[in-house]
Amino acid sequence: MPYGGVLERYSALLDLPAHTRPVTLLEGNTPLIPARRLANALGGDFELYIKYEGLNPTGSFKDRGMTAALSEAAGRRVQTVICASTGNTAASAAAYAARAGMKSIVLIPQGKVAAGKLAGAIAYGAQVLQVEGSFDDALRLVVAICEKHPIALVNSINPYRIEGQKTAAFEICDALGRAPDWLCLPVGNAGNITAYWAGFKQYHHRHALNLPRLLGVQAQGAAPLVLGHPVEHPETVATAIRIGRPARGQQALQAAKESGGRIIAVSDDAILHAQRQLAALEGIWVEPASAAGLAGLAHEIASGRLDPRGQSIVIVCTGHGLKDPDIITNLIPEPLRVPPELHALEKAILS
Ligand code: AN7
Repeated sequence: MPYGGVLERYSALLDLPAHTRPVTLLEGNTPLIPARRLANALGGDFELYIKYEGLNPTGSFKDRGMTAALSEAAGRRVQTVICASTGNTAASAAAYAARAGMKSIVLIPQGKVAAGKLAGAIAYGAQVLQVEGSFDDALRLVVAICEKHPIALVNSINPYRIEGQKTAAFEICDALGRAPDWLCLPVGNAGNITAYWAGFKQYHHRHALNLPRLLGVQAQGAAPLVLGHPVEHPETVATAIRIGRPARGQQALQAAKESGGRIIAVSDDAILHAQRQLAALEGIWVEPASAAGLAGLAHEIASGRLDPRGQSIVIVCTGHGLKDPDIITNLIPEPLRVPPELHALEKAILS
């Protein structure tokens, strides 16, 4: 049978209303890639996997939740959807809205959205507005407008987003035959960690599987869940998680605590180092926010707070490196120029 996307594959496990009408780009079914060289770099003696969510149709994990949110909206004949976004939600909402024949409006924080995300949202035909403020300002605005006008909100405060995103936890358990011992992932607006925990708990009850411990990772300049209070002016190179007032923050803290894990913060340097390690050691290029899970794991192992020996650990890489090419190209010098002659090539690569 052809693969039908996450709603079809896991229909029995998702709490969606009867009116739901599938809008899918055959998202999900992403690879769980063993990462031996990376595990060795972290000290070895454990099983490490990358759940590569950048391989979803619009290049991020958001597609899992978006197929659910748009399918529900399509079923009640919604004509316009809206979201606030640091970029990936915007691209995903725009793509699924296009597929459903709906109009999409996306609000992004001014000037801080990675090129590949903005380009995506425009390509898929969204009306893109830059809010002169942060993601948190944009989210406040979209919530307010949906209370006044018949526009459907597709941020992760929409419960169907969480239903769809649970499927990543199901896929990991189906691939491993159990849950991992640790799941490491970035935390921004905190929808994803909330969804993973709901998914793992569901499999725990249904199939008597173990539960993982969750390591949620924020960037130091945007770490409200670590500081214990909102951050008015979040700043980080990982623009996807440049969020100071996470909508599902309390649920994220609760999930981490229930799981026996925690939410920590790492520096931008650690995030960029992790991004380079993933690409150089495993051939997996992710956007900076997506490397936060690895940066967090490395931090916990190095500080002795997490002993990986004998454990099975999954790092969720939430978005593709192509989303944010500037991060790389801005940091490297322009490639060396060579004349189109063999001796020049030999000189460049052999000397
Ligand atoms: C690559 O697109 O919030 O904790 O508006 O793009 O569920 O918010 C993106 C978030 C991690 C954090 N990795 O997930 C948006 C947005 C990537 C992301 C997160 C985001 P949540």
